[in-house]
This record gives sequence, C-alpha cells and structure tokens, in this order.
Amino acid sequence: MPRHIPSNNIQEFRAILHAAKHIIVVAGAGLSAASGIPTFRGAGGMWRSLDAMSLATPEAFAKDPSLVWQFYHYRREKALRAEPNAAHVALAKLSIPSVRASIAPSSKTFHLITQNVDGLSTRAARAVTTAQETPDASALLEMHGRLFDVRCTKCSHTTLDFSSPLCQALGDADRAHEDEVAAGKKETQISIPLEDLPKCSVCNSLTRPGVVWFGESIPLLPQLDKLVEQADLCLVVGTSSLVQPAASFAWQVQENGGRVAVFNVEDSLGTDTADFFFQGGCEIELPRALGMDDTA
Ligand code: BV8
Ligand code: ZN
Repeated sequence: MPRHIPSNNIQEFRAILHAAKHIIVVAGAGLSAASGIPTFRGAGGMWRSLDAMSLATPEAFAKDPSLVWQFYHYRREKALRAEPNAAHVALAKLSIPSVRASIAPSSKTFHLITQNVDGLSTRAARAVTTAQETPDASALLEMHGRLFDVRCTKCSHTTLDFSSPLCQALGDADRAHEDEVAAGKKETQISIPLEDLPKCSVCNSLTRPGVVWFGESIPLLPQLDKLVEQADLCLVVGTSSLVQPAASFAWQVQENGGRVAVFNVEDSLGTDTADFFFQGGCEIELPRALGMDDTA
C-alpha cells in the first residue's frame, strides 16, 4: 500500500473549495505567529523560564494568582501591540458571504474555530468590514476564550477590558522586572499582594482571565460538535494538533467523508493523513491557496 502523500496542488484544492457546502477552519497559535505572538511550542512556549502550558491551569492560579496574572499581563500587552496578518484577513474575508460566494459558491456555512485567545481574528473581521460587506458575526468561535475577558472568580461577572495595564500593580511589577533584567540581576518573581490584583467591579472579589484553562471544560463544545459533524471541508491552520478536543476535529471531518487541508510551516500531527498540505507560513500560503494574494 503506497504511503499517502497529501497534495499541495492549488487547482485541486480550489476545486474542493468550490464544491464544499459546510466549511470549518481550526486555527492555532501559528495563525498569529507572523503577528509577533509567540506560539506554545518552541521558544515561544516559555515565559520567564516557566512552561506556558503549566501556567494555563486552575491549579497554577490557585497556587499563585500573582504569577499567573503577570503571565496574562505579558500576553495582553503582546496582543495589544500586535496587528492581524494576511492569514487573519483572508479568513475574515471568507466570513463575508459575498466574498465567499466567489471562492466557495456551494458553501452554505463557514465557521472559524480558533484556539487563540489574542483577539486578532476579531480585529481582522473589523478591519475588512465596509458599508457593503460585513463578516458574518457568528462565523468566529473563540473556543478557548478571550484574553481581554476578565471574569470574577466569585460572581462570574465578566467584562471585556483592554486597559493597559489592567491594574496599577501589574504595570509596576512589569517595570520592576524589566529594571531587574536591565540591571542584569537574576530573574526574581515579584509577588503582587492579592488585594492589589484585578478585582470584580460588582463584588470586589479576585478576577481571572476569561480563558479556558487545561482541565476546564469548553462551554462552546456542544455547538462545535454539531459544526464538526456537518462539515465537509476542514482547513487546519497553524496548530500542532496536540490539545483536545480541537485536535480531533479534522480527523472527525475525514471520518465523515470530508476533506482536510493543513497549512503549517512544518509537519504536525495529522498532516500525513490530510488530503492537502500547504507547507509554509500561513500568512503566505493561505491567501495564495484562496486566491486572495496579489498573484491571484
Ligand atoms: C477539556 C487557553 C474536559 C489558555 C488553552 C484527551 C486525551 C488527552 C488529554 C486530554 C483529552 N481530553 C482533554 C485532555 C486534557 C487537555 C489536553 O488536551 N491536554 C494536552 C496537552 C494533551 N485538554 C483540556 O484540558 C481541554 N479541556 O478537555 O475539558 C476535560 C478535561 C480534562 C480531561 C478530560 C476532559 C482544554 C484545553 C484548552 C486549554 N487552553 N488555551 C491560554 O491560551 O493561556 S490551550 C492552548 O494550547 C492554545 O489555545 C492551543 O489550544 C494550545 C497550543 O496549541 P497550538 O495553538 O497549536 O500552538 P503550538 O505552539 O502547539 O503549535 C503552533 C503550530 O503552528 C506548530 O505546529 C507550528 O509549526 C505552526 N506554525 C508556527 N508558525 C506558523 C505555523 N503554521 C503556519 N504559519 C506560521 N507562520
Ligand atoms: Zn464578582
């Protein structure tokens, strides 16, 4: 049995796109890499010599909320200074029914399921909105939550808060840490007293970032399962496909007879069984494959 080789033929891919009825995209950190947001794998996976994934847990927050809030302060500041890239924009354009009709005329539905919490896909949708053309607001599903959502740990009151810093103490701790690094001092963790961490505007209790941590269930899962069930084409963009349940969506689409196209700078889990593999930066390969780049 010859080994299956995923195709990288754009014409073949566009023919599949042309016939697809229910399209989903499963995106990960690689989608935002070209915008300067560190990924979880490789160098980006470490913050102050700590493993990012170990900080994204309720246990880490219970043990040291000051440390975890400083980690998310760092991620907020990075996201605030980043701009959506050409891959975000291409996916935002696919969310515009009139644009999609020219690329995928048989498509009835399109959903962008992102594991990213940086808000760059939302900003891209806003950037491509004109008086004539508006992305379908229900197309974007941020399955792991949003960095700029701030949720009360007691009454669950949630606000979308882009302030920088989110509270004085986080700004001070950040500056103090930079001064230490600049002075060549060994990195020390600055511990912010609990009463100085971000508080709930309703009940004044401690708040937490509005993201889904490891071991926590995914509120959108019932809706996501339905979309995965009906999808006949899944684009897998910039993800290592190691975190569940997102990592099994593409496989489920293929199990149901649908097609899978992977966009990644390198081989990742599931690439070998995909129908298409476009290797390279998705900020280049995705607009090209969709015929949205200037060579189109
Ligand atoms: C849950 C938010 C119910 C917070 C995140 C079954 C088996 C084993 C384990 C489990 C299982 N079911 C559940 C689990 C446990 C766990 C899990 O999957 N663990 C893994 C580590 C094995 N899952 C959960 O806990 C989920 N909850 O299932 O609840 C439950 C609970 C317990 C047990 C059973 C059931 C919740 C998971 C969500 C956690 N929150 N984020 C935050 O961001 O701080 S996950 C976070 O990490 C991201 O959101 C993302 O999902 C993941 C990182 O993966 P990627 O985004 O793919 O990033 P990565 O760096 O890994 O890869 C980047 C890729 O891009 C690379 O391939 C690279 O080559 C490529 N790339 C780079 N540059 C480019 C590029 N590609 C294209 N262009 C470029 N320019
Ligand atoms: Zn509260």
